[in-house]
Order: sequence, then C-alpha cells, then structure tokens
Amino acid sequence: MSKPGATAEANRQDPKDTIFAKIVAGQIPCKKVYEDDLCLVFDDIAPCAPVHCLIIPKKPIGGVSDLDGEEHKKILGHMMVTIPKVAEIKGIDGYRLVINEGVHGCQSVRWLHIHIIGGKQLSWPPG
Ligand code: IU
Repeated sequence: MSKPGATAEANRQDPKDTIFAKIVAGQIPCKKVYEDDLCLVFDDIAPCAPVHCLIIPKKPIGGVSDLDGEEHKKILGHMMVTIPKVAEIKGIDGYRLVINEGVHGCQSVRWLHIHIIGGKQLSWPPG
C-alpha cells in the first residue's frame, strides 16, 4: 500500500524547499529531542509507536540516493553514533531505524531522515 504524500512531486522537491528545511532554520517549531552542529532530532508529528523520532542532517540532503563524498560520510556517521544518545534520552533499549527512499520507498519529505521507532515490542517483517 502506498503512503499519502510519498509522491513523485514530493520526491522531485529541492530539499531546501521542504518543511524540514524550515524546521532546521527554526522557522517552524518542532518537539526537539537533541541538536548539535550537524544534526537535529525531533519527535515525529504522526508517531507510529510510543517513541518515534526523526534524526536529520542540518545540511540539505534529499535522500540516500543523493549521498556522495566525504562530507556526507562524516554527517551520516555522526548521525549513526548520535542514535544511541537519542535512545538513552528517550529511555528505550530496543528500536528500529528506517530510511524511506524515493517514491517506491514511500519517502514523503525529500530531506534525508532516519526514523527511530521504539517504546514497544515491534513486529517483523515490516510491510
Ligand atoms: P517519510 O519517510 O518521508 O515518509 O517520513 C516523513 C515523516 O515526517 C513522517 O513520519 C511524518 O509524520 C513526519 N513529519 C513530521 O514529523 N513533521 C512534519 O511537519 C511533516 C512530516 I510534513
């Protein structure tokens, strides 16, 4: 089943024009969980579990298919090592990480983000 918003149009968007750009710029509020120079973590506006955060880079990267080069390696590595800190802040000791990429991957916001989902027993396989 497809997801509302995960359209070709959304996935053609310049990341700088997305809502996450406005969140990073502080133009739209978010429920902030963690922030540093390279990344921002906030609660998903439509949580699918008791804990559902998004970790996003502060630099505009549309998605996994746009990743390239040393700077992106540094940013993504930093995001990955930040995730256990987020888990500690949220008090969860098991969780799932999800990156939706492109229309077929159900990406709806063309600014790279990793979903951190937990706070309950998750099931497998995902849909
Ligand atoms: P996706 O993987 O691109 O579909 O994830 C986008 C997520 O961003 C989705 O879970 C939305 O609920 C979430 N989100 C948000 O937290 N705040 C917003 O203003 C918007 C979407 I638009």
